[in-house]
Amino acid sequence: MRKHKVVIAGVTLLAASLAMSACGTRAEQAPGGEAGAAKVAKIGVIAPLSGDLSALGAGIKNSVDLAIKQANEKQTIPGWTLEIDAQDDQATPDVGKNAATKLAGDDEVIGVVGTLNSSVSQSVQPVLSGAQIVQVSPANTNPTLTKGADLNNPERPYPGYFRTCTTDSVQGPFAAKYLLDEGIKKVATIHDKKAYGQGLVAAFSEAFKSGGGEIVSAETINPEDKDFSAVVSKTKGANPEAVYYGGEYPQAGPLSQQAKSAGLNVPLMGGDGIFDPAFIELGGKTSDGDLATSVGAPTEDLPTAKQFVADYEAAGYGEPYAAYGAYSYDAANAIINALKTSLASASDAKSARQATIDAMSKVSFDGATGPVAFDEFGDTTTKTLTVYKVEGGKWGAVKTGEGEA
Ligand code: ABU
Repeated sequence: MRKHKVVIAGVTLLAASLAMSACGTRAEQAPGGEAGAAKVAKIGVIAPLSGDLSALGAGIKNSVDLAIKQANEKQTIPGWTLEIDAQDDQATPDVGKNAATKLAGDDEVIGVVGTLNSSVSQSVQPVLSGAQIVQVSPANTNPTLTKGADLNNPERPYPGYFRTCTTDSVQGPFAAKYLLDEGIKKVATIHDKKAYGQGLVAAFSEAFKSGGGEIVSAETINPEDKDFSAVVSKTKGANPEAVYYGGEYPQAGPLSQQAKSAGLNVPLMGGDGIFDPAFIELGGKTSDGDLATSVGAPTEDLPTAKQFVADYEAAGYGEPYAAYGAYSYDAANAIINALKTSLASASDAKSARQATIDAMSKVSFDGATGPVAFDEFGDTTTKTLTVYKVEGGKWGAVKTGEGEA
């Protein structure tokens, strides 16, 4: 009889523990040493964690991880433990959509940082939006994600989508002005037909022509191409003073290398998608003189980013924070700031999803990249950009300034 009672008590305890776990609490010591059950809210990450763009994806994931660990240590959301759930989108829209569906099906997920690629966000946005999950991208620069397809009549397609980086409506004209100021009047364009590359070249071309420049040829490549000899030959025939490329470094590096070896000895300029040391590794020695714009001021030089840089190094991540680390850290902290309001009296993460979206519009704080706040479209209110040049096998900043939409 006594043995029977012990078995019943054990089963009851197990059932209670499973029930607590299922409704989003962990019966464990809360961060900061306070004993008790902390409720759990997860911040997902959707980024390329494998493949050609994983150098950028790892920086995004690690920077979100850092923000979450710091929030838990400081008990920023009393009674709650934050967890990260990082999903690999392989820089591919379909894989990103599956990642978003997986995160949306987890009742503990309350927000997502990502994606890197604008084309992947086009697939992710409807899924997260349908589940009322706030999404903050540190890297998507295609303007249609916040303003819809008709940029002359902007309409916000997804009220739960925000971004901490500026857009190509600002980045393209910033690059055009730089080249025009350098006396370059004839540019050939090439893009990879993806949402980001195509949109960036369109924004650049319009501003370059308005400023008195001439687009002497306009070519495209396929993202899976390795041999660019045909497009290089056509571009060389147009006799440009520079090539403006819309796309990412896995293609831009070899394109630069093949252009120079075919005698097209003019600078290749691109956007934030080519701003990574991997571009120089792929482009080789002849990439010296090539140019890129990227979002914000150089992280290493920013007084506001000093603490982030020190904390990231101290955390011992295996990969650099890369181009979007500080923006990812600010994106995660924007969600955490919104959670201070939305989780204050919430019983579980899922029921606080819409309140988190509502709170995000009012978020305003000093982040690693500077002031973090969003306009009525979900775009960052900050439009700082930097032009970088490859010199001696390294990217160096040559001009930082405020762009104009
Ligand atoms: N912003 C550059 C790379 C990511 C993207 O927008 O597709």
